[in-house]
Amino acid sequence: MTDKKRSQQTDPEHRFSERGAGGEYHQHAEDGAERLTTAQGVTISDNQNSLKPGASGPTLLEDFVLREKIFHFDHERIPERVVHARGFGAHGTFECKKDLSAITRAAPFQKVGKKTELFARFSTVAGNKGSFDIPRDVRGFAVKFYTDEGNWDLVGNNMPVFFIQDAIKFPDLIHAVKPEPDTGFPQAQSAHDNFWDFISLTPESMHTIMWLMSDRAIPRSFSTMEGFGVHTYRFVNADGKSTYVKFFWKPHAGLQSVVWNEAMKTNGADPDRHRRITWEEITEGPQPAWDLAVQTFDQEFADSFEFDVLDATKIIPEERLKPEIVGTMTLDRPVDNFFAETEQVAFCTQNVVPGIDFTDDPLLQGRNFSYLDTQIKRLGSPNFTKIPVNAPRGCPVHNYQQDGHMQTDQPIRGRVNYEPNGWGEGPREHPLEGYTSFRQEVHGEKARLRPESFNDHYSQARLFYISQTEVEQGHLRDAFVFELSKCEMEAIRIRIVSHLRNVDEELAAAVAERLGIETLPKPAPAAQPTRMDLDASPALSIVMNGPGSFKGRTIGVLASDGADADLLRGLMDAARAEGAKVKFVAPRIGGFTDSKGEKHPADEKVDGGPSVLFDAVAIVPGEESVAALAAMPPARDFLTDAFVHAKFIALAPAAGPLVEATGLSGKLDDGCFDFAEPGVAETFVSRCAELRFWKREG
Ligand code: HDD
Repeated sequence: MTDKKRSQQTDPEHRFSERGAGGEYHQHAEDGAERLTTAQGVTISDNQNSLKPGASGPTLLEDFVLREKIFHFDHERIPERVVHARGFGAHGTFECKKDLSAITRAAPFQKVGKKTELFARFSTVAGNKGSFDIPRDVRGFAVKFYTDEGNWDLVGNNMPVFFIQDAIKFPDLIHAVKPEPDTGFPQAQSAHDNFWDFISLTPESMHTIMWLMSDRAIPRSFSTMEGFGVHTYRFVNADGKSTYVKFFWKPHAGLQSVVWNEAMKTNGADPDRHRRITWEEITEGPQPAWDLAVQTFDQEFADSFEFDVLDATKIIPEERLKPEIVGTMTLDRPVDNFFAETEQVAFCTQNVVPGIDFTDDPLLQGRNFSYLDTQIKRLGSPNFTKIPVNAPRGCPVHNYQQDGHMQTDQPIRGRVNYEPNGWGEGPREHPLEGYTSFRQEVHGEKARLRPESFNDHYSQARLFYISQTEVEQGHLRDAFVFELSKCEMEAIRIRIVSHLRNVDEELAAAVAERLGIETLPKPAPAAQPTRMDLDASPALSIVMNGPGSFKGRTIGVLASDGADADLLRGLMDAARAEGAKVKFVAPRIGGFTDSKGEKHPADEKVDGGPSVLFDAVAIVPGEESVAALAAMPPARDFLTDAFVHAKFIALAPAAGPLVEATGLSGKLDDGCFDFAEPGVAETFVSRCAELRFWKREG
């Protein structure tokens, strides 16, 4: 657990300021307290009042304390990231679990047990910095390893494929998904005409679109989503031999997502949902952890595989080539300062270390330009590499790069700022230990071409679809219907359905029917007309890859005065035994008093703590107070939403009037537990390991 402490107590009688004899207000510094100073180090005597001639006179230009303070404030903002603006970062450690020295020189993999410090940042793609955490969107999953041989950035997503095959299309993709340029909306939404217009004209996006319409796009938390390096990279060993590699992050907490209606409500109730959960997980545990797994293969495998391994719209199914676990990442320390670290961290796909190299994937090649370029725009100077979160930690940095905006150190002392030099001073290159690119023969006619082997846009889209459980297929269909229903142009809806016919006829028909398209359009003309029918890959389903435990999850208990103390105790004990948490939601934030007279402070007042914020719920009101509770709309929503979102529900006998008020009497199913005695809590909590009672969705 981290020793990170936030200020938790404040003196209730603290007086903010006192009026002095001359009419000025002062907050007295206690002896030994840190002095407030200007940026020039001058101690400030009054931080509440500007300098004036007389109490009501105009403020004097002379007031350098005021001017400096406001000047700095005026310049606090830097451009937000053009994509992935909304993110959340944390520090962590990578521990090597498998010695990979035979296939790569990369420092983190040279010895079992070797630890490498890292910084991870998760993000949404389309929304701006102030948007919310659970839009339907891809999530960024970027990790900076501070290795002994330099920084290695693995800049991935929570989906293993991408919308486009060539980086030249990226600005169009992003323009299309971002708010439309004339209206400036919608914010953080793909559900609008421009996005779907572009997609409908970009068949290569079909595989990733299936992922985007699936529950992968609405994860429960960062800790319950997978990460993927997406591209095929190269491992290179000490002899210069290359092995292809694809990277996977497998969450220890298992895969879990929310449902769409829940996501929309969560964004209102707690726009910071994912960052809040991550903060709590790091500071209170269980700390978020992922295994790093790799698919490694040679040219022979690449040549025999049905798809091009350099095409970022394709996966190599895990059942075909099993990812092998090579290490574990644990996030163990929140940032000290959001701006300094999370905002200023600068990931670049070009940051590789000896032992890791690129392939000719045209998406990756373009990315290698874009990231360095964008950091200079964002951070304002090539010296962004000196910002502590970006600076290498595991190794020294010596070179002749000098000057520039915001140069904060003096790397060059004395006369030597070039190389080679005859002064016998300064760093020199090292042909053996230095980074060498994999030696590869390259030839071909210069032209703007795409390989024929990139042509199949539907086989893997179908693979993804047939690998989902029925429940997940239903969510995916509904997502298409939701998104396309927000498109005003019927032609766009029709074009998408014509693509879906190439993926799955039933899906296409179901979407068309729900959109009110009466005649199915012809299937979209395909660049490669024959679609392969591949075997389903269970690894692609979230529901089939849950944690098998309720550890790290939270039960929201709606309680009121007189709540049965034994039931509450039973629930808290059962949750603790499982490694789960209990949070109380009550009519007042001051809390409630149970049947044995014990006072429990509430974590949330009922209208601020809807059930979307919890993984499962229990309703434990007091007999005397339940009528008042049942009269509160947010209390009724608490139960109805939990039911609609297929959550497990424990209902104390006193909850009857609330159940009745919601109209759920007679509809309760096996996912609802009659919480009549404390022992039921154990059964309830162990059943919660299934996470949702999907049968309720029919
Ligand atoms: Fe990108 C940010 C992931 C394609 C250009 N990208 C960015 C971030 C992630 C990804 C996780 C946020 C990093 C952070 O937390 O600071 N991007 C991907 C993945 C891609 C991908 C997995 C496909 C496999 N990206 C991609 C292309 C281009 C970019 C094809 C441009 C040609 N991406 C950028 C960028 C960003 C960025 C404009 C914006 C902010 C930043 O780089 O630091 O350079």
